[in-house]
Amino acid sequence: MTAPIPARTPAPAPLLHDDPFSDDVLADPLAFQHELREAGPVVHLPQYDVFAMGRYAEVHAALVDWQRFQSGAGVGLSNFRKEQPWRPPSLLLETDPPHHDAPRDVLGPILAPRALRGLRESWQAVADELVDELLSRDEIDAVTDLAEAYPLRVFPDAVGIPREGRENLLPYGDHLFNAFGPDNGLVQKGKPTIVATASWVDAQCRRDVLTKDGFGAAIWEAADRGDITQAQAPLIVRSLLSAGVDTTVHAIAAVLHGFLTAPDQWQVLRRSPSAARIAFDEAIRWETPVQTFFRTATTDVLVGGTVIPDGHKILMFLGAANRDPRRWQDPDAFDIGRDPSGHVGFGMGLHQCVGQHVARLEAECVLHALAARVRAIEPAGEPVRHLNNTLRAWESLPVRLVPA
Ligand code: OVV
Repeated sequence: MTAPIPARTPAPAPLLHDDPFSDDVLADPLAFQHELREAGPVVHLPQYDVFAMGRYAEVHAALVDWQRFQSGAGVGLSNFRKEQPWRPPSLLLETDPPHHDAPRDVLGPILAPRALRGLRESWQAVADELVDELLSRDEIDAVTDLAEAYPLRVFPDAVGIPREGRENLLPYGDHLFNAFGPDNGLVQKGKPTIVATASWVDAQCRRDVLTKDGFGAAIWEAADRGDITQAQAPLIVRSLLSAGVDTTVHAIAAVLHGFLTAPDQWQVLRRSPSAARIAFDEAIRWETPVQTFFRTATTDVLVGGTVIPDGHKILMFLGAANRDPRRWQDPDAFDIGRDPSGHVGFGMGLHQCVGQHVARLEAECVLHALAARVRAIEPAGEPVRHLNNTLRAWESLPVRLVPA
């Protein structure tokens, strides 16, 4: 007689005591990411009573499984089933089908490659002009002078908001991305000003404030057609102003930092400027500007022999998955010769970054302008990290642009 094979009893998840939102880990997350991947396919972080995943296979699988890993309870640590969100939830980021579908179906075509075609020429001219300006200076800060300056020159115009008050955009995004993490010092630091900043952002989403030809106006036209409601339109415009500035700033900083650490790769790009797109995606993989988002289990979910109980938050470590040696050869190398496609730096599945084509266009314009004019990008001082609970970011990257 053979006994039936018993179903394997779920084992508790390994515990990880480090705080992924501590200053030390935020300043240099690679050691934590390694520990997280090695500890197992899913671990428990007792400090926050959340689960965490850092391996590519499990992160990817969870991102595409929106039924069991929902976004509607928030994609930060805060659980909207139990806690009041600090702002009205995003109709794109913090929602699930079916509510997610109409906003996504409206915004997708507005930000699709075909719709952006008409922007390339003028966006390239702005990048050319900016890089020409910078070449007249001995040293520049690649963060403020380039990675921030360029998106701020093109993106708010494309959305169609007025010039006045644009200095609120970066602080708003910085706080928003901090607020996906725990209520630590980084969040506390933003609280005194966020009400004023957020009300400015909300005011820019009104139809009468927006130009007639921008992404914002196109969202309001969708409300006229009845594809979304009049009440939804301003919140979808808010998503552009929330997710469209800091992300591209830090992504452009990441690709410049990549070339600073791997000067040979700059020579590869100069010889083949058409590699700019791949270089940008490789930087998104390698640096992963949006390091983490949470999901919430909608039922008891078995992952790698561990049960994640219904209602628990799961920290999806996109940055760790993008450097998982189980998926990537020599993951720590910034290598524009590799195929970075499949990285989860823009997410994966139905929430995958709707603005990724805008980000790629901005980065391509900047890289093309540089590749045509700059023989070398040399360090000119100590790089300084900018700490944020979600973003892997730079405060300052002093560089010298050597003219070609
Ligand atoms: C991807 C992302 C980040 C932050 C905010 C939003 C989206 C939003 O939709 O508001």
